[in-house]
Amino acid sequence: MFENTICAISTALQEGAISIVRISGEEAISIVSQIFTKDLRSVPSHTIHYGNIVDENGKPVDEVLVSVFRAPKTYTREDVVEINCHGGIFITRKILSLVLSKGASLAKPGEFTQRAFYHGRIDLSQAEAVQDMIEATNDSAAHMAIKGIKGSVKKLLAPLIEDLLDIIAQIEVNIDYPEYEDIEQLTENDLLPKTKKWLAQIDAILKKAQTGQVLKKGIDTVIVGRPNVGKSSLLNALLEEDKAIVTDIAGTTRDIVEGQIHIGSIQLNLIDTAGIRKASDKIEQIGIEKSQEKLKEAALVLLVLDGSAPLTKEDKELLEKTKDKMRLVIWNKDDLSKGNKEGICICAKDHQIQPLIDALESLYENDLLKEEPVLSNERQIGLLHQAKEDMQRAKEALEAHIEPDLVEIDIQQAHDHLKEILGEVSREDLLDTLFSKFCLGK
Ligand SMILES: Nc1nc2c(ncn2[C@@H]2O[C@H](COP(=O)(O)OP(=O)(O)OP(=O)(O)O)[C@@H](O)[C@H]2O)c(=O)[nH]1
Ligand SMILES: [Mg+2]
Repeated sequence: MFENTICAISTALQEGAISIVRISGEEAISIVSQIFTKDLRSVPSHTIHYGNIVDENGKPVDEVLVSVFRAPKTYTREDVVEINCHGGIFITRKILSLVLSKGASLAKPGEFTQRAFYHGRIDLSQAEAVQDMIEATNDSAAHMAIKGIKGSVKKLLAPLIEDLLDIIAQIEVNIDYPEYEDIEQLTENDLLPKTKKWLAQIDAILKKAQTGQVLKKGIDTVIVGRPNVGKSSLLNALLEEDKAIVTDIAGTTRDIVEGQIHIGSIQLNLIDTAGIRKASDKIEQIGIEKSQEKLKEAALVLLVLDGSAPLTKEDKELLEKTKDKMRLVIWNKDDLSKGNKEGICICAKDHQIQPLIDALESLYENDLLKEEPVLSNERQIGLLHQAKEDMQRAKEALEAHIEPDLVEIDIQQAHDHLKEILGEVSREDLLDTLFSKFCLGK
């Protein structure tokens, strides 16, 4: 399918112990043989060879290990050679240029994975999962990615696609052979229940996908409270570093301070904000407006109250304001607290925050996602939404007693949208853009 042999540096271009130059294509083995001290053309597949890369004059450039993988059991399904060289930038580039000088062309970002896709080794959702894996910043994201690489999306969608094909076939038979007596006349009574069941399944998948997205990117978590309750102290305790300024002056934090933590497999994107009260000056006012904005956007609110003092008007307003959000109410300054408070009591100043960590852990115990496959990115979720809309139209048409053969086009479209998730119905330009977002050398 692809005539040229491609090559790229597959490791990060920085100093390190090892770098890998990867070559894929029909000429891969013969090209490397020309710059290596050993002829690789007849070596068996999946073997590693020690030797030197040599330059035009036969002078050794680097001492390397060369892995040879013969098609089709390779990443791209083509012959693949990987040169493990010393991880200097200069030396790696030198080896790459030698490979290029023997006739290979430089791979575009994602081109190796693109070839794997075109050669049918993986579907598009699996290719995307490869990039998701590279970009993963937490356990949940990595977990979803590895499942995606193994083909979980296809498994998830296969029964849904099958159901649509079933419905389409039923309609087609009715259109093509209306005279056959043993084929009953198809009505909305046959199709509506199937359509509804299908829609319910899609809804369940979409819901899980949304949770998946949140877990993948981390949960935007805002720390709010009136001034001086210890929000910045809490941020610092959670981050285990002195990131935000802490003083006993009310109104210390004026800008947004951010940090990330991982609790189990969950990533929280923490945002410390200015204490909410009637502002004393213009700068504070702007800070408070930002706090309000972040509060609106946040997926999780950590509302901090001063456990050593009675609730103020501001506290009560914040309790009211956040009551419909996913939130945890936290009593800080437990060391100064007299009464036995119910709930999450911490002492942020001394980093005594275990009760809060426990509460966060139980809030996001998401074993469900661990066991079940989910769609892993926006493109896939977008297409799933489109398929849902197509079927919604089909359902409404059937309810309006429109002839099944006129509804077929919507069902066909839903089918195509699902297939597009797997890259089985795709425009070339779309695929090119998609793969261009990949890392170089992958
Ligand atoms: N005793 C005690 N003092 C605390 C605790 N947590 C914070 N403080 C003190 O409370 C004061 C305010 O803490 P900050 O973390 O700056 O409070 P804040 O909510 O960020 O305040 P603003 O940024 O002004 O809104 C500081 O003097 C902290 O040392 C605690 O658990 N116990
Ligand atoms: Mg603060």
